[in-house]
Amino acid sequence: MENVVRDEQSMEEEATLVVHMYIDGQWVEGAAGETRDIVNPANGRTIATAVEGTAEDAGRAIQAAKRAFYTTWWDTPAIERAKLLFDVARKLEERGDEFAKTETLNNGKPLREAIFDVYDTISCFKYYAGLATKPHGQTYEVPDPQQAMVVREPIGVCGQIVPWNYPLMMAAWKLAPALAAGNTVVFKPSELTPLSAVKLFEIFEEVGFPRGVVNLVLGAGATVGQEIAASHDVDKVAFTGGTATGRKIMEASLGNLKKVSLELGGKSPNVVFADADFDTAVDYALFGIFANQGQVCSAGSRLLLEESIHDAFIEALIKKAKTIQVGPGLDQRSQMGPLISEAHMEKVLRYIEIGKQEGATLVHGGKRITEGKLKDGYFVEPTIFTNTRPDMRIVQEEIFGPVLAIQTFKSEEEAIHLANDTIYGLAGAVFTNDVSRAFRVVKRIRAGITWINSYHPTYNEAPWGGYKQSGHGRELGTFGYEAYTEVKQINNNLKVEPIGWFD
Ligand code: TXE
Repeated sequence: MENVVRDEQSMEEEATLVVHMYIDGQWVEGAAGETRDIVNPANGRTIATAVEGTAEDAGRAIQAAKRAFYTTWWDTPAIERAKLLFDVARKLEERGDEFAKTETLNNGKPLREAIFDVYDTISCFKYYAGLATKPHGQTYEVPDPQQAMVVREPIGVCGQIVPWNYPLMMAAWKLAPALAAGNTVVFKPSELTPLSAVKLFEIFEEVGFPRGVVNLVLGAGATVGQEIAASHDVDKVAFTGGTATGRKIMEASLGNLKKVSLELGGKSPNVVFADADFDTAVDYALFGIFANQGQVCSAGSRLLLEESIHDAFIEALIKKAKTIQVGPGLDQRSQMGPLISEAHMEKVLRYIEIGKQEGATLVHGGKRITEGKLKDGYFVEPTIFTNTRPDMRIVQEEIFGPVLAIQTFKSEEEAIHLANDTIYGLAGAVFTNDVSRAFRVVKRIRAGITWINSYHPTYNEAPWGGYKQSGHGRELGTFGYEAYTEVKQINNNLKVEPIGWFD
C-alpha cells in the first residue's frame, strides 16, 4: 500500500498519490472507503488523495491506543521512550528538506517559514526526549512514621486534534510531550493538511514505536474529531484551533469528564509607544501580522499606536508593506504565500468588506490577487485598516488572515484598556525604551504570552497558551509535559503495626 508522500514534483505530477491512516501499527483505508482531495493552496490543484476516516475508524484507533497503553507502553522505561523520540528527531533532520517542501506545498507558507517549522519540530522532539528522563515528582516531610511523595504518571489515551496553520509543528507540540510522558495517542491533523503528519508517522513506524502507541486518523472534525472528543475511552483531549470548535470539544468531552487542554484563537495587541525604536517596531509590526499570512493564533492583529507617532508609523508601515513579495511558497522570493483554502480566503475577504462598511479606512491592500500565475491560488494582499473603533468587528473578531487593524491611544492607561478589550487573551507585545513602563504594561496585559520589543519568538522550553477565551492550560516546556501527566500521592508507613483506633 502506498503511504509515502514524495517530493513536490512527483506530487504535482501524480495527483493519484493516496495517503492512509496509521492505526494499530498498520497503514489502513477508511471504513467507509471514501477519500478527500488534498489541495495546493498556491494553485488550487490536487496534490494527493487522503483516505477519509469515520467515527468507526477513530473508535478502532482509540481501542488500539487503550490496549497499547495497558499492555506495553505504561511499562516502557522513560529511557526507551526518550530513545524513540531522539530517533524521531534524527530522522527528521535527515529528511528536513523534504518535510519543509511538503509543508509549503500543502499549507502554502513561504519555504523559509516551513524550514523554521521543521527546525522547531526537531527541537521539540529533542526537548521532550530529554525531559522524559529528568527528575519528576516531589517528596514531603510529614510526621513519622509516614513518608509521602508525589509521582507523575501518564494520563492514558490522549486524543489530539490540530489545525492547518502549522501542521507539523502543532503535531510535534502535541505528540512529543504526550509520548515522552508515557501516554498513547490518537492524533488527528486538519483534513486540509494531513501530508506532513503522514510523513511523521512513517518515521514513527521506522523508529519502532510499539503497535498501537501512535495512531493517525484522518478526516473531518465533525466525525473523527467529534468521536475523539466524546469517546469514554479517551482520557484527555488536547486541541488547537478556533474558539467555536474548542467550545464544541469541551462540550463533547463532558461524557467522561476527560481532561481537556485548549489552545484557541486570539486578537492580540501590539502596543507601540512613541519612545520605541521606530524601525524595530515597524519591522515587528509587519512580522507580527503578516507572517504565515496572518494565520497565526498569536498574530499581532491589532496594532496600538501612541497618537504622536501615528501618522509617521503608518507611512513607514505602508512603505514596507508595499515591498512584501506575495507568491507561491516554493518560490524562494516569496515572503507571503496563499491562504489555506478558498473558503478561508472568502472569509478573510468578507471581513475586509465588513471593515470598510463599518467605516474603517483601508490604507493598504484589501483585495484578492488575481494576476498571472497567482490567479488560481488563494492569495490576499497584505491589508491595513486605520481609523478603527474598539467596537468594530475587525477589531474584536479573529480574522486569521493578513489584515491589520490599527488603533490609537493617548496614555499608558488607555493603551492597557484597549489591549485588554477583547474576549481573547493569547498574546501581546509592547514596544518602548522605558524598561519600567515595558514591565508595567506587560504586567497588566491579560495574556499568556507577552513580548517586550519583539513579536512572535516561541521556544519549546517556555509555556504557550492563553487567558480568557484563548484557551485552557499550557503547552510546551515543563508545563506542557505536566499537562500530560496525572499526579499521584504515595504514602508509606514505616511502622507497620495496628494503630488501635477502635480498641
Ligand atoms: O478551524 P477548526 P477552522 C480559527 C480561525 C479560523 C477559524 C476556523 O479564526 O478562521 O478558527 O478555522 C477539527 N470536533 N483558527 O474551521 O474548526 C478540524 O478537523 C472535533 C485558530 O479550520 O478549529 C481540525 O483538525 N474536532 C487556530 C481542527 O479541529 C473538530 C487555528 C481545527 O479546526 C470539530 C485554526 C469538532 N466538532 C483556526 N470541528 C489557532 N488557534 O491556531 C473541527 N474540528
